Amino acid sequence: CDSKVNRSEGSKNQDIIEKLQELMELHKSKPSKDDFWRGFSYSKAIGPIRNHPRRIRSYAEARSIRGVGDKTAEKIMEIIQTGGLRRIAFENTGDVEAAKIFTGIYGVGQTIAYRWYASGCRTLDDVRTGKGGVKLSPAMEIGLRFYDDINSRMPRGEAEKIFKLIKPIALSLDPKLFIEIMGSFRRGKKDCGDIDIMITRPTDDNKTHAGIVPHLLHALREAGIITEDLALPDDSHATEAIYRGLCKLPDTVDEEGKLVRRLRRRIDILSIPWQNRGAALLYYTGDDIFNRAMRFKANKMGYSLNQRGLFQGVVRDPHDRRIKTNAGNIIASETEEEIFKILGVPWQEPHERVR
Ligand code: DCP
Ligand code: MG
Ligand code: MN
Repeated sequence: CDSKVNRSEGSKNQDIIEKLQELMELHKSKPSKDDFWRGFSYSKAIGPIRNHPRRIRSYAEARSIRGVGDKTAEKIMEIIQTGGLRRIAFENTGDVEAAKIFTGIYGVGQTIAYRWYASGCRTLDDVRTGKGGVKLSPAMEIGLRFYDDINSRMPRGEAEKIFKLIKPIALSLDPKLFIEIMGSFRRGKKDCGDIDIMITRPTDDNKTHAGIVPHLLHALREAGIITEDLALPDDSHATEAIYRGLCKLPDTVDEEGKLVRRLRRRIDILSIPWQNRGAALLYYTGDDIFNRAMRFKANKMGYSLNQRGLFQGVVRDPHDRRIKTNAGNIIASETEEEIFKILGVPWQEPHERVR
């Protein structure tokens, strides 16, 4: 992320990149440490291969690229000579296929998915009937019931319609609320996996939005917009709270009087303190790869960036980087612009922050 984050297509070795990426994803989706490191080594090689200015012609040329070792160079030659990579089929084993299906259930990650496979589950029906004694949390039950809905992306227009119903309901509870749609929608994508909504409120009258989320959720359930809860905030009266659920447009009737049922859509409502709105907007607008580049840039400059702000003087435990032994001082958080500025990154509109 020296200047803009550039991930444009059109490398001379695009077919090689795609095959290696496919293999990388397979390794990454497996639970073993070996697979993790294999996936990691491909991820290190793919960037430099993409930046290689010529079509790779020989083993030696492949080997000369940063991050490409003997094993990867051999695979590159196989792709060049045969157009395929046998290792992909070899790694694409039954457990990977099943895990891919199971992780489509809300709340199910790789660990649970592989555990279910080990318990004998192969299909969603196996999971539904509790084969091998597998148990589902209430959120997983919902995830399974609306599996197809949740795993299809909604057209941008539908996200917009739902937001246009939600916004006036929120403002009717408190006209000073600040409510904004983030995520892929704000990046201008044509379709969205979910709706990411930010809620905050200026504090100039010494009031906050604390406690508004339960009222908003109640009103949205009454309006038939929110239909199921997946994860409620730990403390709904805090100014910082995350809600995850399902929503839909109200059902309608078509010209022939037939009922048009709407699909369930994923919705995240993130309530954050007014002070942190810029950092939260930046983080939840994404995309995740852009965020990673921004965090990397911040770390290189000795800062630390998260959804709350840009911090200076954060000290981490060298044995466990997740633990902060000094929380540091917040130096920017109210606007996206000031964070870009301090990091020396030229301003990028949300639609430019794309994968
Ligand atoms: N985010 C992140 N890292 C994660 C998860 C999320 O940086 N592990 C940030 C970047 C995402 C944003 O939060 O853009 C919203 O998360 P979503 O999962 O809703 O992703 P998008 O809105 O970008 O895409 P989609 O259309 O699939 O919802
Ligand atoms: Mg989203
Ligand atoms: Mn989301």
